[in-house]
Amino acid sequence: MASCGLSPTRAVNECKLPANDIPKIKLYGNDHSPWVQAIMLGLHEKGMEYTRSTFPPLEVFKKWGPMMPAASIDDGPWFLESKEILQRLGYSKVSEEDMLAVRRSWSGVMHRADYWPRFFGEFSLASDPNDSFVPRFVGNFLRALTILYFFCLIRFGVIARGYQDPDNHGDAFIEWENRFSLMQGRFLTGDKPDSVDLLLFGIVQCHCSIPVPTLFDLQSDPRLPRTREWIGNMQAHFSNYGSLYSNIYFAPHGPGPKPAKGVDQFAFWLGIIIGIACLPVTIAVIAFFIYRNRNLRGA
Ligand SMILES: N[C@@H](CCC(=O)N[C@@H](CS)C(=O)NCC(=O)O)C(=O)O
Repeated sequence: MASCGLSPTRAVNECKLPANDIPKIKLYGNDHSPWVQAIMLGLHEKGMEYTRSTFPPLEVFKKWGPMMPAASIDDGPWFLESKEILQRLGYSKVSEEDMLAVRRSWSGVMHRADYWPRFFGEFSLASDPNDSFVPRFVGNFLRALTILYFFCLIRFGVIARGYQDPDNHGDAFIEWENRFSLMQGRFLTGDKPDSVDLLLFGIVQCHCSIPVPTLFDLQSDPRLPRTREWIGNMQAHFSNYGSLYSNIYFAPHGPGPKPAKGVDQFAFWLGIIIGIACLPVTIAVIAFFIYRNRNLRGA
């Protein structure tokens, strides 16, 4: 295997590896998830080919239910954790402090489920990306069940634990604003985005994929000009990446992600209806994984 210093994974565009050394990367996850977004952005940045499914492969489902993102490299075992996946793709190690600061900026995420028609409606538009009709139809049908899971997780798992809003969600970005004002280049680590840029920008995409109050604070808080400038830098840098929900809300504006075709939305809603029709089973499976995944949350 050719070595490019990015072991154990090889970054194809930077290392000019022979074609047969191109890693086979499989990703499970939905592009509304900040952590999945970070991986997708990271793969895009390095020009790495990958396949993505929006319903967990059996191995993932048995171990972690709908928990995302999960990745498999060269048909190796699936593994979790965005920061580990990014590191395997050749990005810098993320410190615990940075990870906690990124997680703090997820403030307000539970408002995604405030209006259930909007929650499910926005997810219906985020199609499974498979090019072939039948697997995509099945993927959209099955992923509806994971979205029911996330709805219950937010409504009953997180809010039930006594979540309280801060006065201003912009507060969570003040620490980033300070870092942006000290930055030497356009990104946190210079002229190219690295892990922390990708993870934080993933959070911004999540806030924009179903608008939550944090988004309005990010747009308007007078204390956050450098944050908006950094978002603009990231958008310009990723201008040909297809899953930028923030394009709608921040300059330089651009098109948002392409919405699912009608038939793909139909498959999704069919999955929701069947999931609700089988409510006792659906609730039992959801409750099982909400409980079983409790130690993975916030890792
Ligand atoms: N520490 C994980 C967090 C991943 C995470 O929280 N994923 C959410 C979706 S955005 C999830 O799958 N939650 C399912 C659960 O908590 O059971 C990472 O960085 O990858």
